[in-house]
Amino acid sequence: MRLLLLLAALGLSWAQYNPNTKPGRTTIVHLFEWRWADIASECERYLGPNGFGGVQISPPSENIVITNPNRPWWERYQPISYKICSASGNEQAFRDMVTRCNNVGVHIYVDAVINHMCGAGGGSGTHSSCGSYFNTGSRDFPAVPYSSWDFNDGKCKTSNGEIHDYSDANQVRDCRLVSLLDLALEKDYVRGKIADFLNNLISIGVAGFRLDAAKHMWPGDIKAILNRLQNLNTKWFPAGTKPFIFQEVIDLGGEAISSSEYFGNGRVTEFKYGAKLGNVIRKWNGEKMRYLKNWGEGWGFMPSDRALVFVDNHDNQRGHGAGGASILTFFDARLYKMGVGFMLAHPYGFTRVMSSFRWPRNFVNGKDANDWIGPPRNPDGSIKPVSINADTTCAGDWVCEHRWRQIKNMVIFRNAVDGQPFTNWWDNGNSQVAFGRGNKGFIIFNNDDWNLDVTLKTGLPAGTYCDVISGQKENGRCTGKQISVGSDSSARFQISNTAEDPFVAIHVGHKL
Ligand code: AAO
Repeated sequence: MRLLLLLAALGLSWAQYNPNTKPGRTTIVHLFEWRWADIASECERYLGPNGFGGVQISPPSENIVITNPNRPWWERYQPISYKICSASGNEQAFRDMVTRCNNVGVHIYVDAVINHMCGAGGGSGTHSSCGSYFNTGSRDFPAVPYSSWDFNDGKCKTSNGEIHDYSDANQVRDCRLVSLLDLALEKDYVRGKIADFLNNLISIGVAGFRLDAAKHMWPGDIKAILNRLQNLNTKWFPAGTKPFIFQEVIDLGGEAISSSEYFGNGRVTEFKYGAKLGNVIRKWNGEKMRYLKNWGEGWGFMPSDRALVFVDNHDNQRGHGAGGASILTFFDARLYKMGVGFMLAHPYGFTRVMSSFRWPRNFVNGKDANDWIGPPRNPDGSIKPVSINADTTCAGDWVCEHRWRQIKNMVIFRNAVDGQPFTNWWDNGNSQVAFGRGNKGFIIFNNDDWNLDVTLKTGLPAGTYCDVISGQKENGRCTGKQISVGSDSSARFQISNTAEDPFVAIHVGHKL
């Protein structure tokens, strides 16, 4: 009882800031545009066994079907109704996924699009993923139902109803984001429809929500909706557990709206994280890895316990949202692995790993003309299944960064060092850096243009450790580099600047 009270006082166990992952699981993966059936299999065959805590899924709600361009990925950010019915699967497939993932300790986080419905120019008809009728001219979405009363048309003060100026908070929240019909979230009726949608997902067994376009909603309106949500399904979660909430707010500074306005509702996406880390790893603007010594709040980021962090997301990997050339993606695989490795080793924030599909980039005047291209599809428009190669990578155009050995092993590293302090920082005054996590793990990077050869105090118990970047421990031996830690916890590291992966990570879980 005393423990329960303590947990409640600390707001740990039941609060919307807690990711609700199983103990010892510290990271979620965004399986962008995957089918529910494939996610269910992935939970069982890969994510559960490798210690992933959960999956952020693409929006499950019924969306508009766009054929010009042909089936862009972003059609799923244009809801037509709250039926669970999309290219990823129907409600039955969704329920099966949630059940099977939860049963292996991997939770599901829903990308909830509740700020708006489809674009104003969507037309009328049944060109939607489940065939529901709608008419954007009359603002009619009978499958919810919403009608013209339920949108912000009267409230927005700009000439054409669009957001023009991000320095005006009223515009950002009351006008249309890229013409998307903006719901009147101050209305009790609209709040009720959204709460019903989210509660249905909660009763099926999801663990939380990414709130899409949260910046475009008033924090108080979000709060009013969250107040109507039920606790998580007790089949998989302790009684009284609230859904995990993370809000998509892009705050790089210099605009009217700041992330902190949303802390009362839950966590917030920290977009500075990937933008700055990209600059450092690319060594742009004179950045060096040694500056990462005070990474986190020391860089002007939000408090760690409010932050959801990531190296790239589905928007900025292709120049949408707070896209910027500095963002690291799978296209720059060598640097990307270092960035993700750094993120997963560092204690700041709750971490999300990206898992993408490949598309042919086509830069025209600095912008990718192919930024709309959707996931691998069959000729009839259905999403292609994800199939797995013998070497555990994914086939076809599914990139599956989460299955890259270096990234998968760093997810396991983060679980192994959970709760340990940031210790034993070392740098060479440039871009060779190292740090430990108490007496559980240690990581070292060589991002300089010369070799590294140094003996450092790691904080780890004496013994022989397998580097989990060049290999791992398998059948009692190391498949990659081996590192000997002496009785004084020191170890010698040698990393060539031309190594395939110029970093080394060791932890107590992969000790011989
Ligand atoms: C599509 C078409 C549109 C069409 C519309 C309706 O592309 O031409 O009008 O359909 O028919 C996604 C796609 C959109 C797509 C939409 C609907 O990205 O292209 O529109 O689905 O299908 C803003 C929002 C942020 C949003 C981001 C994309 O604040 O919430 O734009 N992200 C989410 C999702 C995203 C989705 C939606 C929301 C909509 O993750 O996938 O859109 O559901 C500034 C502001 C940011 C703002 C950006 C972009 O950022 O701060 O808040 O993001 O501008 O407008 C530097 C600055 C940075 C600045 C940035 C601008 O980095 O530091 O602050 O430059 O480039």
